[in-house]
Amino acid sequence: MENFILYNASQSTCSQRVRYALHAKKITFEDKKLDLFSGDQLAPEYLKINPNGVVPALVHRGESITDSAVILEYLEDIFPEVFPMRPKKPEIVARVRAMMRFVDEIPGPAIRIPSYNLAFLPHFQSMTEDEFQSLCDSKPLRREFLMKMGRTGFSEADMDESLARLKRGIVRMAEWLNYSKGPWLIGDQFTIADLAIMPVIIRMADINLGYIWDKLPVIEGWLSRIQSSENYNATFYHGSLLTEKYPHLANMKKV
Ligand SMILES: N[C@@H](CCC(=O)N[C@@H](CS)C(=O)NCC(=O)O)C(=O)O
Repeated sequence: MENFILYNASQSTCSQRVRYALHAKKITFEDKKLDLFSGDQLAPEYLKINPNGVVPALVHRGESITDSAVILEYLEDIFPEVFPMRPKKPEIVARVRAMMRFVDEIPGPAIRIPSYNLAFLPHFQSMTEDEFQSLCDSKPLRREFLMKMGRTGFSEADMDESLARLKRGIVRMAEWLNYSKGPWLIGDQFTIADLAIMPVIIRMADINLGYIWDKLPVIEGWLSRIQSSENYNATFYHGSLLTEKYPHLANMKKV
């Protein structure tokens, strides 16, 4: 088996997509965990692997492949026969890719706002203003995002906007499932589009936003299929959910 190195983080939604795909394709990989709150992703040696200073990054044949959606496509390019997750017909591939772009445009970015406000914010609150500013300045991709959050968190208006975007994402996903008749987004085949949305739905369920699909049983059905699928437990091992790392969120869930 060839050598694959995956730089990732347990709770990183983008990393979860790629972990699932690697397990599905039975690819053994060296699992390099980065501690995103200690700044491992901003270390000079990692920036050579991913100049965006984010996870995941997959190193294979001496090349560094970055961006989770790109990595999913790459794995289909190199291992199309094992657990194929990209259809063959160009018009269906186009549909899958359009779904993935939509996810990365609307619900994907939106889930970060409640995730940061509910779970990650305390990591930044003990910093001085100067320390926080220099952390923001060191982030190639997320400088403005972090500055907007500040050390008091995203505003109520930002949270409302993000929930509205998540709702739009859920409604669109329900339309896809109703159109295809399931069980997966385009029908019988599980694809990289299902993988693209998977961590958003898992995160929403984890932080108690599942009420958003209360009236959309197709989403709940899709979620339970993913959760009972073969590669779920290897991907979401203990510590991958926010409630497993941040007990206060688990307590909130019980209320
Ligand atoms: N578009 C990129 C986004 C990657 C990304 O935002 N990764 C997050 C974790 S899900 C990260 O590494 N954050 C670290 C930071 O903001 O410093 C992808 O899909 O790979």
